[in-house]
Amino acid sequence: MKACFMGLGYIGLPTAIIAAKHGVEVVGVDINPKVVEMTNSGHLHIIEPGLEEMLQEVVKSGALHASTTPEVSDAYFMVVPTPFKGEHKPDISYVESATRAVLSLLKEGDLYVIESTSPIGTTEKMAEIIYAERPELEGKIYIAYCPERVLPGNVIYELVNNDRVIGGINAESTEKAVEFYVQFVQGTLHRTNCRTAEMCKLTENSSRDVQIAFANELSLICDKAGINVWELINLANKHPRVNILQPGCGVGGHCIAVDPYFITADFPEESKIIADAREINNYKSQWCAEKVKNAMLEYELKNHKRPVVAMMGLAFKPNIDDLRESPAKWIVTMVMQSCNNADILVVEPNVETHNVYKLTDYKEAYDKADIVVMLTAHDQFKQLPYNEDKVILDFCGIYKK
Ligand code: SAJ
Repeated sequence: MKACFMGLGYIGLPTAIIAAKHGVEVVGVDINPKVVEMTNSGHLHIIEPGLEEMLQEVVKSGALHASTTPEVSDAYFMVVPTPFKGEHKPDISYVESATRAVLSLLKEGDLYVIESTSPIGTTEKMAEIIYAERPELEGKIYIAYCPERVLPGNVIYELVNNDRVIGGINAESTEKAVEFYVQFVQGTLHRTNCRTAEMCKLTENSSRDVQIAFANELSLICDKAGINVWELINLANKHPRVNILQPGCGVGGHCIAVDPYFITADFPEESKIIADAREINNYKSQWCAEKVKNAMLEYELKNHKRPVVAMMGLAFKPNIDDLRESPAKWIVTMVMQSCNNADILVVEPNVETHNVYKLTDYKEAYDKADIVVMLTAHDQFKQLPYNEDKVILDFCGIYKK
């Protein structure tokens, strides 16, 4: 069987590689010629441990090749971004253009699957577009939705081992999609309809966002009440039915901080907790930036000199080098803008150089700083001793009890 993956990003590329490794002939399609060129020469354009070796293997064996145009296949996978536009409305235009790009290639018996995170009804909408252009295919092709669930950094393991939810526009489509995924997924494949599968993806990430918002709300309360939030959560979690997540400097990445809006945009009246969670998690970043600015003013008033400030971490979560949609990066920018870029040392040990920030070694920055701001809980930072002579703003629990 031949499969065509539309989109060679953080999910499309690893999935295409894994499918190729399990005996599927794969063409990976991307509009970016550089991505296509790199893929064909066996080089990963994303960072994912262990994946480059696998890419080289499938390119060498001929199981996978990349192209800027789709090719006639038996199955087509839409794995393109679904960002949001103004007022947090989902933008499914990439899914639509990827779908339109394969329209003329579809033939009887083919499978068409959307993996991109999508608002409820997207799969049915794409089915309508396909049938409007190719009415002879109505009821003769299989259309399904199957969201990805992998955690960047652990993709090879999770792509194979995680359970997946598969929902077709009808039972036959679900079965046909299951037949494809069973080739490389060892986790259980759960069958449902496409609307439930779409909502399931949004629910998973909204659930995490709401739980993080609860932890962030606690951190604001505890700050006012003079309670160590890390100790509090640790103690509360000793209850057998309580499992609170960790507060931080906000929620970043391209999934958890985005997907809940796909629910709130369509169901504004009903999605109260989901909307509040988004507000709380966004507010937490503002609150952190204000805390830093206040600490700097206080230091200056008390010591009659400007402090040296170390901003520790730019990545959106611990132990990765991914800075996209990072609350830590946003806070650093806010603080720098309000302080004329003076005396601020920016630290990100997982990145060599940055085109905007001059990066400082984490130990050097910690030693030089009067104020240390812990933004991302990288393992390296946990090795730094707590120095009582410094003002330490620990937003991510480096020194938690
Ligand atoms: N965070 C906290 N406190 C916590 C946990 C996370 O503040 O206790 C923050 C992180 O620092 C980060 C953000 O939340 O800024 C998101 O990180 P994450 O590790 O929760 O999630 P992602 O965005 O890396 O991946 C998520 C995963 N979804 C769930 O765990 C429900 C992953 O399985 C999905 O595949 C991925 O979104 C996606 O692509 O949708």
